[in-house]
Amino acid sequence: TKLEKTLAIIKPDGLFGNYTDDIKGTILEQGFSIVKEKNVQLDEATVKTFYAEHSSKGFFPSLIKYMTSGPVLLMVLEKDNAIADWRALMGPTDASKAKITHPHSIRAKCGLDTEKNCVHGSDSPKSALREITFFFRELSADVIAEHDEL
Ligand code: YYY
Ligand code: MG
Repeated sequence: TKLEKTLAIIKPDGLFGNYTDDIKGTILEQGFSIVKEKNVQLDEATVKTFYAEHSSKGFFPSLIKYMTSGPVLLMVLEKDNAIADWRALMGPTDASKAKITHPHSIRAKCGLDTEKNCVHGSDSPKSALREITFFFRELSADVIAEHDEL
Protein backbone atom coordinates (compact mmCIF):
# COMPACT_ATOMS: atom_id res chain seq x y z
CA THR A 1 0.00 0.00 0.00
CA LYS A 2 1.25 3.41 -0.94
CA LEU A 3 -0.35 6.80 -0.60
CA GLU A 4 -1.01 8.41 -3.93
CA LYS A 5 -2.82 11.44 -5.30
CA THR A 6 -5.28 11.72 -8.14
CA LEU A 7 -7.13 14.58 -9.79
CA ALA A 8 -10.91 14.59 -9.39
CA ILE A 9 -13.23 17.09 -11.02
CA ILE A 10 -16.89 17.69 -10.27
CA LYS A 11 -18.09 18.78 -13.70
CA PRO A 12 -20.66 21.54 -14.39
CA ASP A 13 -23.70 19.24 -14.17
CA GLY A 14 -22.47 17.99 -10.79
CA LEU A 15 -22.18 21.49 -9.35
CA PHE A 16 -25.35 22.73 -11.05
CA GLY A 17 -27.31 19.71 -9.82
CA ASN A 18 -26.23 20.32 -6.23
CA TYR A 19 -24.40 16.99 -5.96
CA THR A 20 -21.24 18.51 -4.47
CA ASP A 21 -21.93 17.76 -0.80
CA ASP A 22 -23.08 14.24 -1.63
CA ILE A 23 -20.00 13.51 -3.70
CA LYS A 24 -17.64 14.98 -1.11
CA GLY A 25 -19.39 12.95 1.59
CA THR A 26 -18.82 9.77 -0.41
CA ILE A 27 -15.18 10.71 -1.03
CA LEU A 28 -14.47 11.17 2.69
CA GLU A 29 -16.52 8.10 3.67
CA GLN A 30 -14.40 6.00 1.30
CA GLY A 31 -11.21 7.09 3.06
CA PHE A 32 -9.87 9.72 0.68
CA SER A 33 -8.61 13.01 1.98
CA ILE A 34 -9.14 16.16 -0.06
CA VAL A 35 -5.65 17.65 -0.23
CA LYS A 36 -6.57 20.71 -2.33
CA GLU A 37 -9.67 22.10 -3.93
CA LYS A 38 -10.39 24.98 -6.24
CA ASN A 39 -13.67 26.18 -7.71
CA VAL A 40 -13.02 27.54 -11.19
CA GLN A 41 -14.70 28.49 -14.43
CA LEU A 42 -12.62 26.82 -17.13
CA ASP A 43 -12.12 28.59 -20.45
CA GLU A 44 -11.99 26.93 -23.87
CA ALA A 45 -8.22 26.97 -24.19
CA THR A 46 -7.79 25.30 -20.80
CA VAL A 47 -10.26 22.51 -21.55
CA LYS A 48 -8.73 21.93 -24.99
CA THR A 49 -5.32 21.43 -23.43
CA PHE A 50 -6.63 19.33 -20.56
CA TYR A 51 -8.51 16.99 -22.91
CA ALA A 52 -5.91 17.16 -25.73
CA GLU A 53 -5.86 13.35 -26.07
CA HIS A 54 -9.45 13.55 -27.37
CA SER A 55 -8.94 16.48 -29.77
CA SER A 56 -9.51 14.37 -32.90
CA LYS A 57 -12.75 12.79 -31.65
CA GLY A 58 -16.18 13.77 -32.94
CA PHE A 59 -17.40 14.57 -29.44
CA PHE A 60 -14.58 17.05 -28.75
CA PRO A 61 -16.41 20.32 -29.63
CA SER A 62 -19.40 19.28 -27.54
CA LEU A 63 -17.12 18.26 -24.64
CA ILE A 64 -15.45 21.70 -24.71
CA LYS A 65 -18.83 23.42 -24.70
CA TYR A 66 -20.07 21.29 -21.81
CA MET A 67 -16.93 21.68 -19.68
CA THR A 68 -17.06 25.48 -20.08
CA SER A 69 -20.84 25.71 -19.46
CA GLY A 70 -20.39 26.52 -15.76
CA PRO A 71 -17.94 26.27 -12.88
CA VAL A 72 -16.21 23.03 -11.93
CA LEU A 73 -14.68 21.89 -8.66
CA LEU A 74 -11.08 20.68 -8.99
CA MET A 75 -9.90 18.40 -6.18
CA VAL A 76 -6.70 16.53 -5.42
CA LEU A 77 -7.62 13.34 -3.58
CA GLU A 78 -5.19 11.20 -1.62
CA LYS A 79 -5.30 7.68 -0.23
CA ASP A 80 -3.73 4.26 -0.82
CA ASN A 81 -4.43 3.30 -4.44
CA ALA A 82 -6.30 6.57 -4.98
CA ILE A 83 -6.10 6.54 -8.78
CA ALA A 84 -7.81 3.19 -9.36
CA ASP A 85 -10.11 3.50 -6.35
CA TRP A 86 -11.46 6.89 -7.46
CA ARG A 87 -12.06 5.54 -10.99
CA ALA A 88 -13.97 2.60 -9.47
CA LEU A 89 -16.03 4.90 -7.27
CA MET A 90 -16.88 7.13 -10.28
CA GLY A 91 -18.10 4.24 -12.40
CA PRO A 92 -18.01 3.86 -16.19
CA THR A 93 -17.90 6.79 -18.62
CA ASP A 94 -21.46 6.32 -19.88
CA ALA A 95 -23.59 7.36 -16.91
CA SER A 96 -26.76 5.94 -18.48
CA LYS A 97 -25.13 2.49 -18.63
CA ALA A 98 -23.64 2.99 -15.16
CA LYS A 99 -27.17 3.26 -13.79
CA ILE A 100 -27.67 -0.39 -14.79
CA THR A 101 -24.24 -1.95 -14.34
CA HIS A 102 -22.83 0.14 -11.44
CA PRO A 103 -25.89 1.57 -9.66
CA HIS A 104 -23.95 2.68 -6.59
CA SER A 105 -21.32 4.58 -8.55
CA ILE A 106 -21.18 8.38 -8.54
CA ARG A 107 -21.82 8.58 -12.28
CA ALA A 108 -24.92 6.39 -11.88
CA LYS A 109 -26.27 8.67 -9.19
CA CYS A 110 -25.29 12.08 -10.57
CA GLY A 111 -24.58 11.70 -14.28
CA LEU A 112 -26.84 11.64 -17.31
CA ASP A 113 -25.05 10.15 -20.33
CA THR A 114 -21.61 9.67 -21.91
CA GLU A 115 -20.90 13.38 -21.97
CA LYS A 116 -22.65 14.72 -18.89
CA ASN A 117 -21.13 12.21 -16.51
CA CYS A 118 -20.64 14.47 -13.55
CA VAL A 119 -17.06 13.64 -12.51
CA HIS A 120 -13.54 13.16 -13.83
CA GLY A 121 -10.67 11.06 -12.52
CA SER A 122 -7.08 10.55 -13.68
CA ASP A 123 -6.67 7.14 -15.34
CA SER A 124 -3.01 6.35 -14.53
CA PRO A 125 -0.01 7.65 -12.57
CA LYS A 126 1.20 9.44 -15.71
CA SER A 127 -2.19 11.14 -16.15
CA ALA A 128 -2.37 11.99 -12.46
CA LEU A 129 1.00 13.73 -12.71
CA ARG A 130 0.03 15.63 -15.85
CA GLU A 131 -3.40 16.62 -14.58
CA ILE A 132 -2.41 17.56 -11.02
CA THR A 133 0.53 19.56 -12.37
CA PHE A 134 -1.80 21.28 -14.85
CA PHE A 135 -3.98 22.74 -12.09
CA PHE A 136 -1.81 22.48 -8.94
CA ARG A 137 1.79 22.91 -10.04
CA GLU A 138 2.97 23.07 -6.43
CA LEU A 139 2.12 19.35 -5.95
CA SER A 140 4.08 18.11 -8.97
CA ALA A 141 7.17 16.91 -7.08
CA ASP A 142 5.00 15.11 -4.51
CA VAL A 143 3.23 13.15 -7.25
CA ILE A 144 6.52 12.20 -8.94
CA ALA A 145 7.77 10.87 -5.61
CA GLU A 146 4.71 8.60 -5.28
CA HIS A 147 5.45 6.44 -8.34
CA ASP A 148 8.65 4.60 -9.26
CA GLU A 149 7.82 4.80 -12.97
CA LEU A 150 7.57 8.61 -13.06
O1 YYY B 1 -11.92 8.90 -18.51
P1 YYY B 1 -13.38 9.06 -18.75
O2 YYY B 1 -13.89 10.43 -18.36
O3 YYY B 1 -14.21 7.96 -18.15
O4 YYY B 1 -13.65 8.91 -20.32
P2 YYY B 1 -12.74 9.31 -21.58
O5 YYY B 1 -12.92 8.24 -22.59
O6 YYY B 1 -11.35 9.65 -21.15
O7 YYY B 1 -13.46 10.62 -22.13
C1 YYY B 1 -13.27 11.86 -21.50
C2 YYY B 1 -14.57 12.60 -21.50
O8 YYY B 1 -15.00 12.87 -22.83
C3 YYY B 1 -15.75 11.82 -20.88
O9 YYY B 1 -15.76 11.88 -19.48
C4 YYY B 1 -16.91 12.54 -21.49
C5 YYY B 1 -16.41 12.87 -22.90
N1 YYY B 1 -16.88 11.86 -23.87
C6 YYY B 1 -17.99 12.15 -24.65
O10 YYY B 1 -18.56 13.24 -24.53
N2 YYY B 1 -18.45 11.23 -25.56
C7 YYY B 1 -17.83 10.04 -25.70
N3 YYY B 1 -18.29 9.17 -26.60
C8 YYY B 1 -16.70 9.72 -24.92
C9 YYY B 1 -16.26 10.65 -24.00
MG1 MG C 1 -10.24 9.64 -19.44
